[in-house]
Amino acid sequence: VATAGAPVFRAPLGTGTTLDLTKKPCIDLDVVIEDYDTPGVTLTQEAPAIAGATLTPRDATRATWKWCPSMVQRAESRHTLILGADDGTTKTIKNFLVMLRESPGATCTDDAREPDDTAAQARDTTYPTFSSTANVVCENDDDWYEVPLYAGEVMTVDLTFVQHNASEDLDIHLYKGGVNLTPCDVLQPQLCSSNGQSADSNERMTFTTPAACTSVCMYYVVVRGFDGASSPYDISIAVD
Ligand SMILES: [Ca+2]
Ligand SMILES: [Ca+2]
Ligand SMILES: [Ca+2]
Repeated sequence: VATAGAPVFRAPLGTGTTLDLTKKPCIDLDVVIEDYDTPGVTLTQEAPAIAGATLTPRDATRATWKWCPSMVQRAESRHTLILGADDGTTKTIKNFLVMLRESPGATCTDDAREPDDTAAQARDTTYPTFSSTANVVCENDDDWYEVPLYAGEVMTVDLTFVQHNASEDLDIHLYKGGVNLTPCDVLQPQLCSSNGQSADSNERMTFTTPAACTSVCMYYVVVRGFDGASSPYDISIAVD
């Protein structure tokens, strides 16, 4: 709960934005602070700071945050900007995600297991371990895997792939009964979890089956490209 008179962020609003690198190489973000009762507020980029980014004050309550991602930084598809506004009494923190968008690579050739785009089309998996190589997710074409699980079982899903930039960002999603238990997309990037939805190469998700599944529940592991990303991948699913 903000104390009375604490600095408030008027911009940026929301949880994040997308820098479309196919259109421009840099992002300029307006930062606007409101503070009723303090003449001077100190604006800072908090640790872990995004390397190379600058925060330039324009007046007492406004600044411009500018960042031109380096090639190394572009290997990671989502970056968290942490801004601080300190009026000497209270420091308000604002987390803001910057998602990168890259042009898709060469024409995507899908794997031979299509279609596997829904629960009804999901590929069968083997117990206690399943693995499959030379799979591909093409743009907006999920790959679904059906995994029956019993109460207390722990499933570990590993995706292996090399992510050179944001156009190759694959994530793991878990569905049950038509519901995405682990939503993560451009509209809700703040929901992306480090449990299978990271911003760089490879993914691992672990999941413990709830007690309600004493007589089996059907889960679906879904491999999905973030923001239309595509990439080859290997997958393994282990149940303990
Ligand atoms: Ca596929
Ligand atoms: Ca598919
Ligand atoms: Ca990812």
